[in-house]
Amino acid sequence: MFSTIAYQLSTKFAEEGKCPCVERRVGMSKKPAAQPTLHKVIMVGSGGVGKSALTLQFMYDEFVEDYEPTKADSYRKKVVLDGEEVQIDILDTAGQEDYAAIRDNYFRSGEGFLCVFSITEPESFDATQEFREQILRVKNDDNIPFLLVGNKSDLADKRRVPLETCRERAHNWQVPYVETSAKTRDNVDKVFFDLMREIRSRKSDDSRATNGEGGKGKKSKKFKCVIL
Ligand SMILES: Nc1nc2c(ncn2[C@@H]2O[C@H](COP(=O)(O)OP(=O)(O)O)[C@@H](O)[C@H]2O)c(=O)[nH]1
Ligand SMILES: [Mg+2]
Repeated sequence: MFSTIAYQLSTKFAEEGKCPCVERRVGMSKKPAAQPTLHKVIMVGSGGVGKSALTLQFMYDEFVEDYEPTKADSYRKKVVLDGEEVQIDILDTAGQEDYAAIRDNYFRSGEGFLCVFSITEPESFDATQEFREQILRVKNDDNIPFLLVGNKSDLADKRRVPLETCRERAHNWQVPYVETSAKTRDNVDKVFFDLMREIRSRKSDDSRATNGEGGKGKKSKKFKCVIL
């Protein structure tokens, strides 16, 4: 709960530029440097699939085998995305999502989702269906940046979810499917960077739509209702 509040506060502060330390820095310089664009990513999936291991591998280049399973946390890192410095904010969820109100708050704050399962555990693959539905319901947006991620690809001999089944689900959802290994680091950067690219392209579509320049905009159910 504390980390939820801390996350919400830190995000709110960062968005509004109201963090006391930011204010002090701004106060000293007449022309504050522009903050890099922030992309907000949420890790979702059943317990034990490797959400924390993927997050920590991406953040710190190490494989953490025994991260506290009930601990949700948020991380922020500056990265260079196709030549542009941006910040990625990762919320690593951990079971508190069973409480609908907490889960909905988490999901609402996300701009893109890595929906993770383990290729060794069919139940975790089945669970992705429910995560997808919950995200679409909360975001009210069928076109939300989203990747289906089959983790633990290093355990090929223990594979229990056929590759074709994974690809088929991603195809039905019209999202990319990528297999990762938090252990060997295979495709770890790829999933975070691909998702940031989707978020970035989505933001530029939205701003073009707002400026009346067309663009894809939201495939949202919201736009199906026209009030005259
Ligand atoms: N072999 C292998 N083990 C992994 C991988 N990712 C996570 N694990 C292990 O799976 C267990 C659960 O990982 P964790 O990141 O805590 O899962 P979470 O509950 O989804 O955050 C831990 O013992 C990890 O060491 C992976 O890619 N390969
Ligand atoms: Mg975890």
